[in-house]
Amino acid sequence: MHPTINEIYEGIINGQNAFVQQKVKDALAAGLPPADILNQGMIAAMAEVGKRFEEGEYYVPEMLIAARAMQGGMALLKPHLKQGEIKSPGKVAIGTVKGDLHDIGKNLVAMMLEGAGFEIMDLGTDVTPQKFVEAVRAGVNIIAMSALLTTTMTNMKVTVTALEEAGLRGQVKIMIGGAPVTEAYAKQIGADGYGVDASRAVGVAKALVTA
Ligand code: B1M
Repeated sequence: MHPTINEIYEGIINGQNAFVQQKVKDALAAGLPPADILNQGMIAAMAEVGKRFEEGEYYVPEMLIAARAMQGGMALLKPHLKQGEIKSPGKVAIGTVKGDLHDIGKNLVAMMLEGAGFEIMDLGTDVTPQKFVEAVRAGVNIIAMSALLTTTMTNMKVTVTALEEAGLRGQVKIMIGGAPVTEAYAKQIGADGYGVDASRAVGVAKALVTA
């Protein structure tokens, strides 16, 4: 790996946003291929961050600052990536369900998915079933719903039903997560996948797009 790309890789793992941005600028100025900066420097670093989180070496704050460093570098890199250079595994519309304003976990999942190369349509919080339906009409491959309240997780089922009623259920995979949500609940409401945390949500999304 080129030393500057290695510095980007290490900088993301260590959550050094300003350092990563400077190194992305240096790498671009040195004429390094943007796709290498992305794949070897950024996506590989986020995969390592996910691994450390799963192994209990990293916690939510470390994962958050790493994801922010990745996003800081990504903002500089994006204009230099040619169409087709990012081999996106798929498009994900993510949101916290209707009535629910918690977004820290949802944002973390979005960042980790972006770090894995997915295109993200962030619908925000308090997202109505209709907004998810519109996102599927706009062409996303995955609907990713987060809920933190026992009173709002039921809106995941309402959204699944809305997609069925719109005749779109067969066109999209649905994954859910959030503190009160379980694998059993995902099965019960007819979702395709459940992510216990932001790192494992990446594996779930990858499995869904290849299924
Ligand atoms: Co709220 N809140 N809150 N809150 N809040 C909880 C969730 C609560 C458990 C606190 C408690 O009572 N112990 C409780 C829910 C009880 C229940 O339903 N059983 C609660 C309550 C009651 C409320 C209010 C109703 C309080 C009130 O006003 N009376 C109110 C509701 C507002 C609303 O949404 N309509 C409310 C408000 C708030 C704040 C605005 C103050 C703030 C949110 C700020 C924000 O998000 N911007 C807040 C906070 C911060 C919390 C706690 C303390 C922390 C939540 C959090 O961010 N965790 C929370 C207590 C707790 O969880 N210990 C609590 C960190 C985050 C990284 O974890 O979101 O679980 P989490 O995400 C994880 C996984 O769940 C998973 O990955 C993430 C990272 O690994 N994940 C997914 C999440 N979404 C996923 C989606 C996936 C896959 C994985 O695929 C799609």
